[in-house]
Amino acid sequence: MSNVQERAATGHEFLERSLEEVDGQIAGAIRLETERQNTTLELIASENHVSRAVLTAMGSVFTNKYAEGYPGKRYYGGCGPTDIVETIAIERAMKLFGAEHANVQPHSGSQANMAVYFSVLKPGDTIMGMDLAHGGHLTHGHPLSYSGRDFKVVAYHVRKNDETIDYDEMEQLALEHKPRLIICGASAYSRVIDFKRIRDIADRAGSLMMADIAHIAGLVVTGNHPSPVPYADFVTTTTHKTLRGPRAGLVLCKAQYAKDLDRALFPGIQGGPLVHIIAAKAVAFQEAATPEFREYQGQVVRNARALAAAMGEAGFRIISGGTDNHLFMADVFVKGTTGKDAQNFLEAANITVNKNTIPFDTQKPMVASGIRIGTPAVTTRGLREPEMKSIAQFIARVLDSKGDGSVIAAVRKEVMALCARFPIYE
Ligand code: DSN
Repeated sequence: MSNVQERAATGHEFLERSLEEVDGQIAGAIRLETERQNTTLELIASENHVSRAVLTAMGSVFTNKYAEGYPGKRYYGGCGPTDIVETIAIERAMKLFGAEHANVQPHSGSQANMAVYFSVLKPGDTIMGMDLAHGGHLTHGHPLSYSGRDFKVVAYHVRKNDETIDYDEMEQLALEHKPRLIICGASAYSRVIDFKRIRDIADRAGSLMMADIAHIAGLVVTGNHPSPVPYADFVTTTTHKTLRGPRAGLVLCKAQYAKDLDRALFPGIQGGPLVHIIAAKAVAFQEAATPEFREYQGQVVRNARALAAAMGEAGFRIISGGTDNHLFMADVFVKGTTGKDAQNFLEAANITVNKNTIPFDTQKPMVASGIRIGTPAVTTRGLREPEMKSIAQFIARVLDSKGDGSVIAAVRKEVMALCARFPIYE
């Protein structure tokens, strides 16, 4: 037997084969997705287009490595390069956010939040979070999430008159229920969150404070939104939204909670870390510390404001009257279309949004009266205020026609022409 044949018998022949050779179906689906992203206006507020550098780190040989434990304290041999990666990621995260401690191992935002809960809460403790229907998040105490099953949940809301967080209600509920943890942060809220006020409320109620900044992390590190780090005991985030890194999570905390937090994450809820993803987080933190990233985040906000204003002029009701961040919700039901239909009509025209309930919605969540629109992804590909006006007109034409086939076809053509002027991945 030749050396080549012997090695082939061990499975070695797979090592150097291209994806096309090994699996044409998955290679085909990746081509389709690349094409979809290139020819679509991506307005889902929680999505973005990462850099080649981040993609390369994610696709690196670190996916082969087991590294349970933390730098310098691993349960496996061969962790030298892994320790370099994780240490750099931790140091960059602490510097970027100005935090006393960072854990870069959470696989997701949900697990980042779970690690915080498991480090300071016991089953049955009371937590307080923003109602999902008013813009909060599943993991902030929704009954269908672990966070709503294991803990007693008190929810705060936005005010009916201006659709902004009702801090008076938050304070009154906090003083009444004395939650062990007050959670702030949102997935569908377009206004500045007053972290200082929430800290004051937490102090008066004897509560700990956690800020989940998954949506606004990129704005926070560039000064486009106030930072919760000086105020919150814990700050959690995903790394793939405005932060424009790999799909994953991160926890920051005060030094006094570091040990318990690290233990709650590993071995508490996770096993081996995804070292290739941690490498990509380190790359994203490096990118986020640049002047170009600061300029990008500023443009994200300017674009969101321009798009919200143009949608308002086109007759949609903008929840809370506008936006301070990267997203806004538009009430499409005022024009007689449900959020569900709007999402589908727009998808047919190569514009991706998600249906979203609006505060005090009369429709079920799977139908909804609104759509959520965000500008991180379209800003990454280089679009600015003039293009935001065009996008508002595209959306208005499609929705005003109630999904008429010929209108969708005409808009789709214009969307694709716009996308072709702003290419992303080759
Ligand atoms: N699914 C995310 C979002 O779209 O906001 C939150 O988990």
